[in-house]
Amino acid sequence: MNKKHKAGREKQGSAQSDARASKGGETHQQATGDRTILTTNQGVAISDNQNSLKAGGRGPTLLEDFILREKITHFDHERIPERIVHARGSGAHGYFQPYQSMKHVTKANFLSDPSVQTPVFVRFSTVAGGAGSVDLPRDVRGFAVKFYTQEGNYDLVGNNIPVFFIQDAIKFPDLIHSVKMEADRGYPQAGSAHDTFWDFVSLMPESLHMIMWAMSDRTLPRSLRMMEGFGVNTFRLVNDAGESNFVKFHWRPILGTSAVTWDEAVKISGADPDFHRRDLYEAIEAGAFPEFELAFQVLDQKMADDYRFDILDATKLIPEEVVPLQVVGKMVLNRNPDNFFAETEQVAFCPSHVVPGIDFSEDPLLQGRLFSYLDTQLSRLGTPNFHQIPVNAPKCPFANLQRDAKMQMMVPKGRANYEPNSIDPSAPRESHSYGFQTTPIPLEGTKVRLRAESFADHYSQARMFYRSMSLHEQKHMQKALTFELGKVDIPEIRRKMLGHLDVIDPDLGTIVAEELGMTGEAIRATPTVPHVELPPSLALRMIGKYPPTLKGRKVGVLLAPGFDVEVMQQLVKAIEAESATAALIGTKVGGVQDGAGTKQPVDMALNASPSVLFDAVAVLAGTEGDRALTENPDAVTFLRDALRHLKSIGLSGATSVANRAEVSGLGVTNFAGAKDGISTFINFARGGRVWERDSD
Ligand code: HDE
Repeated sequence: MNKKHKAGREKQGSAQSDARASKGGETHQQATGDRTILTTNQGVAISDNQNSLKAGGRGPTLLEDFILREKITHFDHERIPERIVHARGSGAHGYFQPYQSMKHVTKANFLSDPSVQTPVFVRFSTVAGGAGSVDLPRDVRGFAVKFYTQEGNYDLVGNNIPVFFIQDAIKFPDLIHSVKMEADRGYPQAGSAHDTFWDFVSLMPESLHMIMWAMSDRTLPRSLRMMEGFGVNTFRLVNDAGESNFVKFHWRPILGTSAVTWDEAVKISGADPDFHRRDLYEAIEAGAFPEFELAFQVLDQKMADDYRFDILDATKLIPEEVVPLQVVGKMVLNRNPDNFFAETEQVAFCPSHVVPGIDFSEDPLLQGRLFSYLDTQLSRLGTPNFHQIPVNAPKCPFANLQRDAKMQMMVPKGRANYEPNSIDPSAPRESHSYGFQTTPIPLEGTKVRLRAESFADHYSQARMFYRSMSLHEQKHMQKALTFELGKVDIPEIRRKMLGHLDVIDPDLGTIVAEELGMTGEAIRATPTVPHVELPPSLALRMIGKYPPTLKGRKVGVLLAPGFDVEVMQQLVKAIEAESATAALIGTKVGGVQDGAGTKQPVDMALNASPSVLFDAVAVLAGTEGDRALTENPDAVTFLRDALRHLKSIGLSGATSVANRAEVSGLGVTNFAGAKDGISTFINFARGGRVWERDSD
């Protein structure tokens, strides 16, 4: 027995003992042909990746084992600081293409030529939770887009809500401290339903408009593909002639908006904590590329001056009915990241990344953001060279005389690392014609710490938002407020909040007080300026705003033994004709026997697929299968929940289980009984929810 074989006998679980390093002058690449050999970070081929170096098979590990130490050291440092906000995110690559030239308002090249596709990277996120938190807390969603334009990177770092909690950047650390897990106890994770958040809100009436949005269905999106996005802060657009206008940025999902209910959100968080991340990934893998249209609200100085609210106040929006949206182009997300960490985690967005043609406003929240993002990347990514990481690097040429610093990946040549210089005529120089020009805005004023009086009305738009909602949406908001305030321990905080709600809308205040059992206990809030009555804006609603569609949604089809395979095939065909997905569910993941005794494959098992994961459901069963389902609590809950959540329900041979679950009424379609049963079922499913069934 030669030496190599002896060593092999001592190894535990070595699967690759034939992976040789180099032999007789061959490099390790040559030695292995097309097989990739495992090496250290120094390129040294590794002969054994299963066993550390020991003094004898059972002896202590030797410090000399540079392979073990390199591997463990690298592992020990795998995590980087997570984002202080928006830690939980999901990313995607894609492109943006304008429908028409916007040259009249902006000289930004990527908005000027309808034939140009600009690559983008998008990161959607929640705000409050850590990187490992669930996808469906009640929370604002981040909607950040990096455009790799030919004139440099432009980051549109927005949210799925058009306003913000605070007006001045100096309050941001306080806001975030209050909403994140409490300082002493370390909970709750990713939830705003706790004392410190509502304490802050009750003392900061400027947050009330955003609170109305946060308590609405907007904070429980059905999918990241079904959310609107907003730039929130007011920016400027500048054209070739140097004319500047104000702009509000909007993203509109082609699939329309959809939300889940609170009860669904709670259950989904248990059944699939990665609900949104999985949904985005799977849609892109399936070629159902998420699409969003970019739209502008453009205001000139006069319109801005005439507007009732200050356009520099990020707690206010401009209704579409006042300044209509101009649709500018479309973004298509068509590629999943290859590596989560390298791309989604390391991507670094900064609102200060603008290109010629886009400029800032004096919004004091935006001004603070312009500082914060660059600063946070330094601590998160550890070096000012974060722009060299592939996901952050511009795709156009870039050159300057910044040098060195940690993790420098470039090897600049020559002596000239300063400007002006005469020794290198090819060294980069400034360009007055191509360079970014700040819009010359006359400024004057006294240096003061002050909030402008034009920012003082905190109630009018909060009221407008609530009053613009449909009755269903208003009910959801009442329930959300009751739930959140119900989780607040200190009665004083609840009482203060009731006072604010009374000002926003006395009916809302009364209902929430009743639901909390605190009628008459509100502490009166006294606004500093009287609010004004604003006309409702129907564009703020989610329900009814977009045409009904099943496109991009998922229908859960539960199959029980003896089911009619023809009905299943027709149903799946009908679902797919809507560009929706059918998920086949079996009581066992190994498959289900159809009526002819053939075992049909399924996608998932019932115990892991509650109906909250689907937009509509159907149950197909033979007589035996139907009886078995009545004894299966998962099946009964599947139907009961679908009924409670107002979903379209289809039934084929599943009468007993439907009876057990007490499932009947509008939107419950028996495929056998009804003529065109499947198309009736699909029709209801297109509507999202059967609101008429909402007995509440
Ligand atoms: Fe952010 N925000 N923010 N924010 N924000 C960050 O930057 C900050 C605000 C938003 O997917 C941080 O890279 C301040 C409004 C998104 O990587 C940090 C203020 C809006 C993301 C930061 C705000 C946003 C962030 C943390 C008040 C909607 C995630 C990690 C002045 C327009 C981007 C990071 C991603 C991330 C600061 C307010 C959106 C700390 C100081 C308003 C979508 O720099």
